[in-house]
Amino acid sequence: MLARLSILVLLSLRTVSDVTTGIPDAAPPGFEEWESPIVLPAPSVQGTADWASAVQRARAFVEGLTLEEKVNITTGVDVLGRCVGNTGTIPRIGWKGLCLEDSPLGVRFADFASAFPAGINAAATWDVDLIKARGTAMGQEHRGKGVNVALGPMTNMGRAPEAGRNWEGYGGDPFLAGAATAATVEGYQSVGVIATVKHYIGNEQEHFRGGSESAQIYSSNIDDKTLHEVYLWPFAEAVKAGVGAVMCSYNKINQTQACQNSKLINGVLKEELGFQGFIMSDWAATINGVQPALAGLDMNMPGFVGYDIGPQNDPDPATATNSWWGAAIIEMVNNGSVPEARIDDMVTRTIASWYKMGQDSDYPDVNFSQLTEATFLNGELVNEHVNVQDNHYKLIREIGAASTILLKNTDNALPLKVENIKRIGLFGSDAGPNPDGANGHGCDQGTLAMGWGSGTAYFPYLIDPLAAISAHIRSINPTVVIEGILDDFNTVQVGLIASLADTCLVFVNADSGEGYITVPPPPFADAAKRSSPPLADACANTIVVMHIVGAVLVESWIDHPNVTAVLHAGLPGQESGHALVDVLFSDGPQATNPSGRLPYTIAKLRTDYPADVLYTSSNSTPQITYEEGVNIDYRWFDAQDITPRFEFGFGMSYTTFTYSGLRTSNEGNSRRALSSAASLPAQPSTSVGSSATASRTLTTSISGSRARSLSVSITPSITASVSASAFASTSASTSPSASFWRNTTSTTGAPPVISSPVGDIGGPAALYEDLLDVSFEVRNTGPVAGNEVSQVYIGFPDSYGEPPKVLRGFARTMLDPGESQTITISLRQKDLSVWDVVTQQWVLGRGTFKVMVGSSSRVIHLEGTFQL
Ligand SMILES: *[C@@H]1O[C@H](CO)[C@@H](O)[C@H](O)[C@H]1NC(C)=O
Ligand SMILES: *[C@@H]1O[C@H](CO)[C@@H](O)[C@H](O)[C@H]1NC(C)=O
Ligand SMILES: *[C@@H]1O[C@H](CO)[C@@H](O)[C@H](O)[C@H]1NC(C)=O
Ligand SMILES: *[C@@H]1O[C@H](CO)[C@@H](O)[C@H](O)[C@H]1NC(C)=O
Ligand SMILES: *[C@@H]1O[C@H](CO)[C@@H](O)[C@H](O)[C@H]1NC(C)=O
Ligand SMILES: CC(=O)N[C@H]1CO[C@H](CO)[C@@H](O)[C@@H]1O
Repeated sequence: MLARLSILVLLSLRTVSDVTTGIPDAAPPGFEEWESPIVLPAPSVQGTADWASAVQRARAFVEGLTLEEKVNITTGVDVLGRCVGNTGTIPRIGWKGLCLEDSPLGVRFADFASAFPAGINAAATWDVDLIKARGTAMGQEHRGKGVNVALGPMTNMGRAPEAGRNWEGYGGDPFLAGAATAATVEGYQSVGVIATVKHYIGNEQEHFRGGSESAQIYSSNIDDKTLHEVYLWPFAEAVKAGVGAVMCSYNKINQTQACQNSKLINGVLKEELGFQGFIMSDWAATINGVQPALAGLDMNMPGFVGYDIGPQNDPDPATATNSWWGAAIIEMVNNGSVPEARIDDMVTRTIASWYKMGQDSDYPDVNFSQLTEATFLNGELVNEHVNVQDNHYKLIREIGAASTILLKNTDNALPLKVENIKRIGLFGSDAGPNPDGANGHGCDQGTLAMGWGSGTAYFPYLIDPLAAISAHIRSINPTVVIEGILDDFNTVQVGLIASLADTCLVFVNADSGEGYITVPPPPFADAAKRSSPPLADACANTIVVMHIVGAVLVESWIDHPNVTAVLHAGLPGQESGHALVDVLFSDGPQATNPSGRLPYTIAKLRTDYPADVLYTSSNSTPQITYEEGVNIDYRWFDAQDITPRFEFGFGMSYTTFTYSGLRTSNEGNSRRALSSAASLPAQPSTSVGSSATASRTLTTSISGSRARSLSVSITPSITASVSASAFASTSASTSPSASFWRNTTSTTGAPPVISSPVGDIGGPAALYEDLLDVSFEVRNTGPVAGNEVSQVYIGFPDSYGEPPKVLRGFARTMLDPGESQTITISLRQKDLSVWDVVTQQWVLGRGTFKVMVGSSSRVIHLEGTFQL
């Protein structure tokens, strides 16, 4: 979304998904022929690292199953089950099946559960401890409801600011998104819930996103370097963090459907990243049976062929015929198109995740139903109303306040002091409750605290700003005049009250969500724009609060002298009003000095961004080519020298900080070769493609006060092998063509591509080892305590074609007035490496690097260089 917010109109601005502008649909010259190579066979799970015991136990589990029983674990039962996704069960051994449930901000469709701040707000805290605490709390709630697999976190990159689901994820930088994703996965899984990182991959807009029922499914055309350095990065961090599940997306990549893209599933996820868990389809994202199975898909959700196609509710996967899998898998095995070993591997991976999270002992059964909040359904007890909220409201409030970003604050207009307020006006429907209740439908009514679609949860309650602010003011001075005008179109009353109040709080919002719901533009928006009196012209102290899903254009009012402060509150979840009070007044027991930072860039013009949503296309596969490469968000603004309105990483405080004493050091960090091929378990090989070993010695000298040097040797090793799995004797001999994978009927043509060996989890372990420390001092030089979010950006040597700066570390640090602290941020090998498209591995950069330490991507306080 990228709507123009206007306080002249005072309306809660809705994002409309059918705005037409944007980019041409044809692939630019040179890009038409992009397609995904075919990588076969699907690598079998190896039991790498700490997965060994879980995989071993899963193998034993699978060994005793019939094919029908195995199929039951691979295919969803129906969409009318207790959870949004339900595998079959195995009654013979008392295995109860898996419950898969949305969403990335809570337990969807469940009562007595919390509505957490959205992912984008979690990212805006820039605090991995808070992000992990959020993941843990959400995990506890899923577990308490009996959910085995939580369908989050979402970590697509927000390439186009208008894209409907950006708010579910962590913003426009892969490093920030990667850190947030890993912390969230760790949180969920620390309490035994399997996390699902999604949507793999290039699911960067909802328009034309596809699914089995769609006529048009776009192709995200992404080059190899960009894939690795931007879009794959957070998925790799999730795999490294031990994520149990991945969800492939609706769209195509390089013309091939994500859930049957063998390059991305077999080649990248399972081999290169050494993923040990299972990958499921997004709901009805499979458009074939055989291809996804061979390409490495492990679970087909929710099981049926497509929404509104055939029976939607088949209770037994192994006999289900309205499925690309189910009974069809048995046929595929029988007619030799899919080896049974592939089915075994699907199930082994799934059961390994289940064992790894300890779900085999003492795990609650499902005790709610996505279908109803009532207790009984068709006479059956389905909802035990288990209250899983615990005291999570406290964390929700803390994250809500910690994610609030102060964008403007003229002459310390904020924090507000109740003793200075005689008459306050609150304006806009976004200040108040939804007239249909917190969970009332109808588009964007009342204060906005989450977007729409599958990334949502029920609000147990929603604290609106008008209620919270009124209560707060009255607790200090019950005689303040407080008037809230929630009617966005009563411009006469707004004008009157605005001219009388000494303090005006204007609430605006912008909503967006998943593409299965399309929202028409509000009918009166334009008329209102023309006739409304300009509020800021009437009130000399106008403070704007924005509840928004992503970047909005603010140019028409941001510099108005009467707009004295602007707070970006994002989507704060159920404690919205309380969190806002903590920042606005900063005076109660929960007083918060704002430290939220933008996880994306707010531009001056829509056209300043490198990408927009593709809205119109007559092509059956609309082409979306990532021509900007690695330069998304602030990287683009830096590379093109475009001045944004508010840059990535920006956010103000009620206090001030100074920076000094930049040092870089690599003391004490041992180095390991970037390749871990030597430690791989032996694979049965029928042929060996190539094997290359090289080493070089690098010298690092650090500029600054403590110069050091070290020698490293890097031993990249490429060993290609073809495994002698059953696949070789079946489909390999028929060499499926590229068009087969694009879902056409041809079955002759291109040979399978030889794949590289399975590596450590997340790629070579050495990539994640620390290489270099960056330290500096931060001092609080202002009047009040506060958190500073320090950001470390790296500039690669020019020859690498990297963006002018890339975020590679950050820290949120609480400092009392006058206090200073030394902050040390470790950079890992991966953080200083680039993806080499020729050797297909990460290569440590070489030459003179810049290190920039700042409080935003454009406010750099310290700068230095080091050599690698
Ligand atoms: C997509 O095509 C580009 C250009 O050939 C290539 O660099 C990239 O690796 C391909 N990606 C996938 C997943 O097929
Ligand atoms: C498969 O799962 C369904 C649904 O739970 C169950 O009714 C059926 O008995 C299972 N089939 C086998 C072979 O276990
Ligand atoms: C094998 O069975 C599957 C599932 O019914 C079907 O899609 C596929 O076309 C069949 N292949 C052959 C070679 O008969
Ligand atoms: C600011 O508000 C005051 C009313 O308090 C008004 O007189 C003045 O014209 C406003 N300034 C602008 C630029 O609209
Ligand atoms: C994919 O191929 C199957 C037949 O193999 C066909 O029924 C289905 O409609 C195709 N899907 C798309 C999106 O082309
Ligand atoms: C049917 C079932 O397993 N219900 C459980 C729901 O969750 C609560 C708390 O986790 C358990 O006490 C119930 O037994």
